[in-house]
Amino acid sequence: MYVLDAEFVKSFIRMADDGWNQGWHERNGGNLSYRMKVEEVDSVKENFSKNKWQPIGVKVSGLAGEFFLVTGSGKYFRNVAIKPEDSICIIELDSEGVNYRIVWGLVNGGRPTSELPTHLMNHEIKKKATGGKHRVIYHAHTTNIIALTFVLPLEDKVFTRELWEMATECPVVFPQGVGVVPWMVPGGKDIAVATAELMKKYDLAIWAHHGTFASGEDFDLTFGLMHTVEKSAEILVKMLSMRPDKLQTITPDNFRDLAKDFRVTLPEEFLYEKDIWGGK
Ligand code: 2HA
Ligand code: ZN
Repeated sequence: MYVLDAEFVKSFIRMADDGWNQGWHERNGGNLSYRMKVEEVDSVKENFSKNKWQPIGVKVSGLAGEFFLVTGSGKYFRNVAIKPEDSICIIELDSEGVNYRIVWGLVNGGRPTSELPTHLMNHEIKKKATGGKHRVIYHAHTTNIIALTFVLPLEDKVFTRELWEMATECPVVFPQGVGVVPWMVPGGKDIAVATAELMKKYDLAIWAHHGTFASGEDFDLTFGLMHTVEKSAEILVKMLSMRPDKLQTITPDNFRDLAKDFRVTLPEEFLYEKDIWGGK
């Protein structure tokens, strides 16, 4: 089957286009990767050619021999649906998980996303933590979350609690919470290690003054997760624009009631009594 006819490729392209339409991918901002299933590799491998091995920059032995569909470095999400062969590629990892090679795509040259170390380290953590269920890692320049990283303390417990409070569905959609990485230089090993550490605990990691990483089982769930947390941030930005405090909110006991009825576990570390905003 030709690569662009495969269902997982169509879903990948649609997700990239959805992200573009949300306004999260100015210029070449953001990146997306998908860990392919064995049968998906088999269905398109007749299109593969073997290019030179290149170093990943980190070691991901838990992903040795796997194939990934990824956006290209410097490529625009805007163009993924318009010229996919130029914008995305499939890469193969070697038997040690230290090198990759492009086997399809990026027909006009180029490399996989500049954030490949973070994507692959997140995939490795999530593959292990979910027994192979998680396959999608998504990085977007989520406007409202970025705005909040200038005014909220850069602490997991503050972001988690404030984002949970802004929409009742949030604690159900991301019950483990949200991690926050302080400002770091993007693209390298250090930020990859810091992000992967948070991904052991969360499905969402915020990069201060930069954007958000989300992990999920499939394209719908991962896009939906990013959409939900960014919408919650938008409500918080709107609320803070109206007045600096809340008249009322969802309380720790409300969250405990919600957790019972919706059968989710909400860690008590996020249900603390507040010393800001008059306790709200
Ligand atoms: O330009 O988003 O973090 C791609 C990025 C880098
Ligand atoms: Zn970015």
